[in-house]
Amino acid sequence: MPTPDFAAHRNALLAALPKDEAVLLLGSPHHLRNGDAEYRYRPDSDVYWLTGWTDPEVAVFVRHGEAPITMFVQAKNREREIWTGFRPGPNGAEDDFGADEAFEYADLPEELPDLLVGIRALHYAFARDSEMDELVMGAIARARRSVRKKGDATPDTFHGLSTLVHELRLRKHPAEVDVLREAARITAVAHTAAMGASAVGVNEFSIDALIDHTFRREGGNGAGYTNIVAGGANACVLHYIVNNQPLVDGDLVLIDAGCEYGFYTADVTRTFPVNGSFSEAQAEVYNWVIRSQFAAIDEARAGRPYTAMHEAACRVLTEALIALGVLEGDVDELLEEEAYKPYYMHGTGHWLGMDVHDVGLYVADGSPRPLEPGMVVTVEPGLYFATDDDDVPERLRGIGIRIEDDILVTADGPENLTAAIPKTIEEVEAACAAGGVI
Ligand SMILES: [Mn+2]
Repeated sequence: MPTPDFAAHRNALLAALPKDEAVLLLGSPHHLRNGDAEYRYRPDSDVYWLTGWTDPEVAVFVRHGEAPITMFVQAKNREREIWTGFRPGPNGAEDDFGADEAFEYADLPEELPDLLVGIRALHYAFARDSEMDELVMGAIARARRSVRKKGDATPDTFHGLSTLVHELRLRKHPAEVDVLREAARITAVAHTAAMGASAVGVNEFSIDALIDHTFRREGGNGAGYTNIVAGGANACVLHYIVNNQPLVDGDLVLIDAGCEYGFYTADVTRTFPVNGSFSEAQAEVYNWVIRSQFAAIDEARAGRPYTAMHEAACRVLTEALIALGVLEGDVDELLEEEAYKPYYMHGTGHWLGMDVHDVGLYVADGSPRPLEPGMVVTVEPGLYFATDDDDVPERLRGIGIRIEDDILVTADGPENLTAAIPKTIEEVEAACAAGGVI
């Protein structure tokens, strides 16, 4: 089972962390679904990335010194463990999760002021949780009082986590890429099964359920974000998640779904014919979207600005709109006017990792940042023609197509992590013809 190299993450963070700065990460709270029923707990991405810890009530403090990694974790509790399961406790945090020193979570307010002495700048997700902000500010105030006469530093500067931690998360360690590969493998099984099982009259929710079932059956945590299963013109609603309409003969169905495995998620979209064969108009639009995706993927190269992928996609999609009889004029002028916007209104991709829209800045020093090996991006162009848009030829109305893959930037060029999922018209029609059960 692929697992991130958490020790490598800790070493990278300590190597990047200036001498008199510290990082404080706090776990996600439990969320109630309704009444006293809780949602399944999902750890905070930063905490997991650094430690592998998956339980609630956790804080991680990182600074240079004899014990660089201090963890505060759920106390052992024999009674609670009968109800909710094993707790590693502070000893477990030291033995198995990389803590140099560990305390019970309840000790955080007491211990934090001492840890902050000598620290000039604190990296912390401030303004996210007001209760935690209060705890941190209180600890800083106590640290200041304690050093008034000695003159030691206490934090007078805050950095959000984007400055340091998220810059590290943006560049994936090879072990993280292996985790993403497993998420991609499971996602491929699910999309291929969905193509086989879709048929006229099948409800979107049945396909939705098949995807969830496949994600879990193959060892994933489940969907990394809410599945989109959109038949026909529902595909033109970009975040269509109600997924409750029957699939109609002659329509396409757009599925945007990615499996989360080991807290890393894939993010894939495929669009295929409900009845198994593309109509002429559908095939025409589909092949243009594929062409635009290839052009964009080809820009996922080290050294190219992040925006080059979108620009390449928009150029091909503008050519498409001219060829399809939707737009008229010169490609460059139409690009300048963003004439494609009514039919292609979203970006071409985003960072991908533990979070589906993963952390990391898109702009550095005022310009689009250059891609680097180890970054993972989605490339997801599309074309959407609303049913009631009188400006487009009638044969195109109601067609919504998006194609999305997950691309690893390597020193040798782009690597498509989700290449195993049927994509060309021939591959998709073959996967539809293969049949399947729900
Ligand atoms: Mn996406």
